[in-house]
Formats: sequence, C-alpha cells, structure tokens
Amino acid sequence: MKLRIAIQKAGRLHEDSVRILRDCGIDLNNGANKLKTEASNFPLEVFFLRDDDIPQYVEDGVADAGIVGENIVLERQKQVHVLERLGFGRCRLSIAVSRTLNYHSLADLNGLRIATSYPVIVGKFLEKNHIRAEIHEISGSVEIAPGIGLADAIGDLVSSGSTLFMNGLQEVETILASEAVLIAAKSLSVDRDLVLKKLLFRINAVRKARNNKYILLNAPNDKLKQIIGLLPGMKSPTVLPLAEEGWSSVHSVVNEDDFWEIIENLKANGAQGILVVPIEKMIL
Ligand code: PRT
Ligand code: ZN
Repeated sequence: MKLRIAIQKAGRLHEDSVRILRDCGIDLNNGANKLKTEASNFPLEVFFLRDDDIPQYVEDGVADAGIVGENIVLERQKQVHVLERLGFGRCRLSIAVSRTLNYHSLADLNGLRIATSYPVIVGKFLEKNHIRAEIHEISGSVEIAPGIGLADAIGDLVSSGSTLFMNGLQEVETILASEAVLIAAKSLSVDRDLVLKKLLFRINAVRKARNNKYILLNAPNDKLKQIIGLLPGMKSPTVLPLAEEGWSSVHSVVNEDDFWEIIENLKANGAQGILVVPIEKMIL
C-alpha cells in the first residue's frame, strides 16, 4: 500500500520539499507540470497541490501526509497531526505598522484596522492580549493595504523584511515563528502508518545530518585533554595516534549552531589541520 503525500506544486516550499524526499533516498520521477508522481524505490505517491489546500486534503484522507508551512496548518485549523518540523521555509507572522507611527506597545494596536490573510491566527493573538482591533481579511498583497488607506496595520509573513521596508512599514510584534512541517492524517491504515514511520525515520536522519558536521583535526598530545573537552561527539570523540610522535588525530561530530565558536576554541588550543565534512545521514 502506497503512502500518499501532498507537497506544494510551485512556490517557496516546492523545491525544498522535493529535496528532503530525495535526500531520504526516494527517487521521484520528474514531477514538472504533473498532478502526481510515484517514487520508483519507495511506496510513496506524491501529489502536487496549492499549499493552502494541503491540510484539507490530509484531513479528508485524500492524502495521508503533507508538507506545508506551520502558518497554514494553524490558520486552517484542520484535524491533522504535526509530526516533524523540517527546517526550511522559515518565516515569521508579524504585525507591522507604518514607520511614521510612534509605536510603543501592544496597546497601540487598539482601535486599528489590521489587514491580513491570517484572520484566525491574528484574531487569537489579539484576543489573548486583550486588544480590540478590527481585522480585514484580504487574500494577497497585504503589504500595500496601509498605503492605499485600507488598513492601519498588517499581519503578514516576513522573512528578509524587505517587503515591509519597501512599503514604509515597521515590524512591531512577532506572532509566530513558522517553518515547513510534516503533517499526517489522524488515522491511517496499519500498512500506510508503517510506511509513514519509515519515512519519518529517514527524515529524522536527514535532518540530524544537515544540522551536524564531521570534524577531523590533529592535536598535540599534551593538549588532547582540553581539545576533547571542546568536542561532544556522538558518544565521545575518536582519538587515533598519528605516525608523527606526540600527535593524535581527533574525529568528532559538531552541531551547526555552535560550529564557529568550537572551531575558534580548537585553534586557540593548538588544533591543526582541521577538516570539516558534511554528513549525509545520521542514525543515532
Ligand atoms: O500557489 P500556492 O498557494 O501554493 O503558494 P502561495 O503563493 O500561497 O505560497 P508561497 O509559495 O508564497 O509560500 C509558501 C509558504 O512559504 C508560506 O505558507 C510560508 O510557510 C513560507 N514562507 C517563507 C513564506 C515566506 N517565507 C515569505 N516571505 N511565504 C510568504 N512570504 C511572503 C510574504 O507574504 C511577503 O509578501 O514574502 C513577502 C515577505 O518576504 P520578505 O523577504 O520581503 O520579508
Ligand atoms: Zn497559497
């Protein structure tokens, strides 16, 4: 039984969604301009859809799983499980107001008209903070609403901030930090659930590998203790003697987040010939 997964047909999430499946070792036949495609080496069928429709298809059981922005999942309020954050499609849903407005705090939003394509998320945010503002739901080009006098503020997705900047707006509140997520139907047949678990296992391995690097370096033996102290490793670093007396080769795995800091500390402690290598899969 094939697992049916829905991904975005075209747009910001399409390429990364295809890439994560490919990195899981799944061969997809070229899906350009197709409604669906099948993997040749994994029991997976891929549907290409508009991102907004994906939660509905998954709730209805037309697709078993989907890859979609968390912002869409929270806005649509469909009955689906969020299984995994995928680390791409990162953005934030924020409130922005005119740069000319002297904004101090949330209370300044009282009485404003806020244009957004996310009335549910923005509405809940206002309610939680006891703000009385009027929400105008519009479906696109939200950033121009203040400029044409349709609204005083907007609730929109932001990544680089250049759209806000070009429209004379300032970001004043962040409601949500979003990224692409893997969602699944609430109930699946036993065999489809098994395929989903296999897929999830592979996605986990790919995600971990993307967040980590393999590092090799040479260390003088009298500095080994300090250097090992800087390297966490999966269990602990591997240490091998070098042919040259008094030196060792140290191998370990380091996390992307504190990568540069670790490298600087290693150098400061006498490490030489540091090599950093990408990891393809990581299974713990
Ligand atoms: O056709 P379909 O309906 O499938 O696509 P779409 O046009 O509705 O969606 P698309 O491809 O624009 O976005 C898909 C998903 O990407 C969103 O649901 C988010 O989860 C995620 N994402 C990440 C973003 C952005 N970053 C983003 N910057 N979605 C939209 N934007 C827009 C934003 O609305 C604003 O207009 O980009 C502009 C702001 O960008 P900056 O860089 O100027 O700040
Ligand atoms: Zn859309």
